[in-house]
Amino acid sequence: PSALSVRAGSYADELVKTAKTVASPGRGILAMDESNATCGKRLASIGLENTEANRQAYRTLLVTVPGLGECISGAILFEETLYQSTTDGRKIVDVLVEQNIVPGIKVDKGLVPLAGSNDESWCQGLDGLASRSAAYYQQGARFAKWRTVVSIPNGPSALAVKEAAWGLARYAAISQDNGLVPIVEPEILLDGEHGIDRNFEVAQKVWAEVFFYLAENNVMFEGILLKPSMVTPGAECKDKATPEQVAEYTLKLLQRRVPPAVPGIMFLSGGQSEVEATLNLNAMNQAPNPWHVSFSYARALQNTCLKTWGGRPENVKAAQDALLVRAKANSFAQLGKYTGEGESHEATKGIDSNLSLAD
Ligand code: 5MM
Repeated sequence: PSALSVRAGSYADELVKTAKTVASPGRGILAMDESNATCGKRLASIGLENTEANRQAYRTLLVTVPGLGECISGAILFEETLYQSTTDGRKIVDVLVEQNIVPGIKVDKGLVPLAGSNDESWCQGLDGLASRSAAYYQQGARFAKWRTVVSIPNGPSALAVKEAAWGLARYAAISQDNGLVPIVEPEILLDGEHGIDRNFEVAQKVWAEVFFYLAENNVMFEGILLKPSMVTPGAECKDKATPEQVAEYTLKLLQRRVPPAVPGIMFLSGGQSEVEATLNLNAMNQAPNPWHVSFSYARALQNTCLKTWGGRPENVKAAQDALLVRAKANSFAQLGKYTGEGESHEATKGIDSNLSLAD
């Protein structure tokens, strides 16, 4: 092998191609990989029971939005959805591929308390990951997602940061060995009264460790995608930041910590309102970046869509239109061309705190 090739085995070329497809101009990721516990919270907010049939109806609505693939390059699925069909019997994976959307899979097994830490957590899922990943590839998944979290009010302790970074790096190496592009997601939670500078300091530490261990595990940077939190003040901080400030801090962080070999940075929305997440992304794309800077939103794409649907078949079309409005707005923001014109009042409202993730 030439000095330019890093491990990643026989899948190297495919990984690079998949990552580039997901990080293609004007497109981003629809995160629809809510675990059953989180999906239950979403369904409860519109008065629905957390049954497999209701989850299937909602996921069918999402993946069958006409023209979704023009703005969405990848969709992250929960395991149930990867093996599920739409309500009219088509495999969800096939529907996505027809829409020109790459299917992805959440492979982590969720957060549990980290013994020996300051009430912090770590992310499970490495046991058996290689064989699960191979099966997910067979089922049509081409990228993977692993979300671990770091809490600023609880420290973060050096132990929690090291564990988060090491787990992400082991997961990334195993994913690449099995043909899946790993999305590396150390979410720095929005909770807390801290200012933007404190978030910046913690994020620099976290990303330094993440890249140290990614390199140590021989992960091929050209075949990964990142899913970072934007650098913002804590949710309970009295000082708010403008999109320009968020962009300045976040881009500074990325420039200092992320090699240009990484093809795409796909931000999470973390509880920001739909419009806020779009404005912040747009501000980051006002000048060329070394990487494709885009979105991998769950709540900031789905919030109005879910409320509009309300579990009623007669609202499916309106709910699909609502998802497309957000997908298009973020597509413009990826190109730095979002104006914010015509946004509904609903989209500017914050995400209900009872719609946080289940963990
Ligand atoms: C959709 O939520 C994802 C899965 O979370 P749980 O395992 O807790 O159910 C989550 O990883 C999500 O993809 C990211 O947090 C991004 O979502 P937001 O809402 O922050 O954009």
